[in-house]
Amino acid sequence: MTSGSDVRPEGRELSRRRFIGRTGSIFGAVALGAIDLPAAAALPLDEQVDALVIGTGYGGCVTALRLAQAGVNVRMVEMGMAWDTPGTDGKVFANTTSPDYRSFWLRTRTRQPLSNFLGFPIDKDVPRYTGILDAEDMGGIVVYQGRGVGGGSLVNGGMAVTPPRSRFPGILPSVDVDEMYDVYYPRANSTLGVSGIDPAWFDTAECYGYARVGRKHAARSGFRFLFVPNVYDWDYMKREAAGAVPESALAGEILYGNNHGKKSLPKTYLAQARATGRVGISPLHRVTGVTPATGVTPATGGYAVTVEQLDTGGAVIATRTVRARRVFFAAGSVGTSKLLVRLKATGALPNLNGEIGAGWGENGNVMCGRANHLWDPTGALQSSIPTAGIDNWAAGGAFAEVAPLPTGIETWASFYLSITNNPHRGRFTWNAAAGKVELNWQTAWKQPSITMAKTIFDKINATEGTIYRTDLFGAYKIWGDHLTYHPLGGAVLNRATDNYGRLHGYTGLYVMDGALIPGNVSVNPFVTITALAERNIERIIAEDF
Ligand code: FAE
Repeated sequence: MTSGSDVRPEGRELSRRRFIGRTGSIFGAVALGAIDLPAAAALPLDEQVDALVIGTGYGGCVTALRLAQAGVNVRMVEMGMAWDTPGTDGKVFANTTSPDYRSFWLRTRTRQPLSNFLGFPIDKDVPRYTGILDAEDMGGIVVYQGRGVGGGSLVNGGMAVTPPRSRFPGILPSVDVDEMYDVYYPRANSTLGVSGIDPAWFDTAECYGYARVGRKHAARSGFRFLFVPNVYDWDYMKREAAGAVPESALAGEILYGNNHGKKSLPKTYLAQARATGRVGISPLHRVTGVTPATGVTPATGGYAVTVEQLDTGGAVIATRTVRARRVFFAAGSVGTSKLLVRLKATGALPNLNGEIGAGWGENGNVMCGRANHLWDPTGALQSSIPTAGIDNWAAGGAFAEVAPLPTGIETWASFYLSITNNPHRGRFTWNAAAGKVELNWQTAWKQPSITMAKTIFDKINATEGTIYRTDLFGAYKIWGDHLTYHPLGGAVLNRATDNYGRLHGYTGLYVMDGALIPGNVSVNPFVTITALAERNIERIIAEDF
């Protein structure tokens, strides 16, 4: 194991030289290309990596922080960009209303979740670039995911929801409920910086007019309306509203990143992890292979990991093999599942069990809009940060987030992302002829989600005398049923892994991300992903290191 103190006193140049010197023998002169890192984070790679973490989302960041705090040197490998450098307009992230080269992962045309407005298509051509939001077409469903250092935390709405305790046994039946609610959910919420909006401010803020309309309509139909915590800095948002600081939430930033205000992982878990001096991050590097290393001894460990370095056009500019004693799969539900299914099928990790690829779900996501009366404006100024929901889970199987439609103009529309109790589960499989992993999701499997969401919105429409919007997802299409923001499962806890994420069949391989959760958490998922990773890594550090 190398020590973080190797880099600290000497500054960038010397540490880079030493880094190259040490790694040259085994990994090649620029092994993993740990470029553009602050010197304190650029741990030299020695003859072997103690712990290699694939992906820098929630599962990956929890893993890196806790391992580093336990004295383990960690190398994180992330296929997306670092997102720490301003673009041509002086901002790191593009605005939701004007997607550009930064917005989509290797597409030449945007694929916006709301594809139409007033019936007209709004997608447009963009230069192909390693942008921040991946709209990954998995056959029957488009799966949206964040790409970059920070994973989904870069692009998500920041809604930080702990599921009601009573529902937890149905979500992860093998996990101790008391432990989660007494220890790991509180730990996750506190490290993520979760807090609630000031209700008095909510009642008067111009930017939450749309959510107050949502509250009024929910109440008049007898539904429970609740505030939902978030990781956005509410004081910053108040200052945005007062015109005292640059706008982010109030400028409509969300899907393609927030330039200010949102406490994404690089500001929380990852900042703490970097501060240990034991965590190095390699952006624009994609793991493509993991297999037991030849000549392994208990002292040297582990696995040969194949890593491709990408340029910003997506081309592979170098391929290297790194030896890692332990490998943590944290590439997100789709990323981890795709890797594991392929590695099992192609003989790299043949001992993985038959549960690999199974139990995938989309958290029952379905979107819709409602057309309000002229006397119910939702406001031209809408905070892009959602902070409230309508709970009809017990009676109708749906929890609807009152979502913004930050177009900058009055739309008289209420917009919702519902999480529903959709029972369908997909499976990832290897298509040898095509040489790729496929998901067997079927478009028709969204019908239960629509039926459940209608338990809320049919009633509200009946009470208010309003109708659904038909112009947001195509011409005359009510339901956004072609997508998910919340992929979950594919390497389910206590099935593909043991009860703490250790993959069956191999010592030293772990799953740490949303792939562990069997398809649905009944609310937005990242707090549960974070809390579960906290629980698992604590046990793994205690028993395996
Ligand atoms: P994730 O955060 O996806 O991180 C995986 C990382 O691995 C990514 O950075 C990938 O680029 C990287 N990666 C993948 N494959 C490889 C590879 N082969 N080599 C190297 N790196 C790789 O995983 N959830 C909420 O709770 N509240 C919200 O308000 C919310 N809003 C959302 C809005 C949008 C538009 C989207 C897309 C998602 C939203 N989510 C929300 C979902 C949430 O972001 C997601 O559940 C978590 O990010 C998943 O965390 P993981 O650690 O599983």
